[in-house]
Amino acid sequence: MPGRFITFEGGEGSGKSTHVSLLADRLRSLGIDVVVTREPGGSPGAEIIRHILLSGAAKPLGPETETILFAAARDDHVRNTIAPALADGKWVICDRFVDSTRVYQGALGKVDPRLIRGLERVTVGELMPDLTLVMDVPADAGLARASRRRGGAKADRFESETLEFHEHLRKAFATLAKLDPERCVLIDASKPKPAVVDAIWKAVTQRLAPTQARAGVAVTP
Ligand code: T5A
Repeated sequence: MPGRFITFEGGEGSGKSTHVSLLADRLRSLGIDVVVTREPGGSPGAEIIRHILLSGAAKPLGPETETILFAAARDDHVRNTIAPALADGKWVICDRFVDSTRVYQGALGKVDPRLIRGLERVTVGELMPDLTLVMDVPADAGLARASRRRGGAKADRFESETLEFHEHLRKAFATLAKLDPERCVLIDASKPKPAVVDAIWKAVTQRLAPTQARAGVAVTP
């Protein structure tokens, strides 16, 4: 039986990495085999492209080229990490995926949606997530969290955009979640961690029934 594919999306410092890891631990405690991964990155080739993108080296080439680089990284990641894990019956939890391209490069970068959808068709095809948790937090609170976690290190390519950019980003993610309620659940990530953990678990249990997913037990989609 193929595994399940969960993605986390949202603005900077919205708690994606924190909750990816907490959810993975909880699923593993049920005996589920979980692969945790991220974008850009998640495979050796894609991690090289991640460095180019997040250093800002590709920014002067324009948003279309950045979009193509994100897609090249995704292609490698899907082929080498996500698809094989799902085919093995594992659950894959990915920190960012196609929705980040739709929002950062599409809604904010104004890249033609036809290019974005065309690249999605080639890189992802039918392999869309079963569930996407969209972490919603006010932009200033998310940036403050990200900056605290970063300590003295330099902000990356997208973190160093204006507050206005990050506010637009938040709205674009919320709109995207609203337009695809079958796949997406908007999580109020401004709440304390235990409340966010509960909201995520509720969404996962309602949509994917993980308690029935141990080896040999069929799960009804
Ligand atoms: N990108 C990516 C694109 O433009 N297009 C694409 O197609 C893709 C895939 C990736 C960048 O690339 C861009 C988007 C991004 O700018 P990244 O380094 O992977 O960059 O970073 P982000 O994904 O943005 O993630 P961050 O590391 O900034 O934030 P997270 O993972 O959302 O937040 P997290 O979990 O590290 O939490 C931050 C801090 O907040 C605390 C945590 O303990 C941590 O210290 N925290 C909370 N504090 C209080 N209450 C809560 N509920 C909390 N939850 C977490």
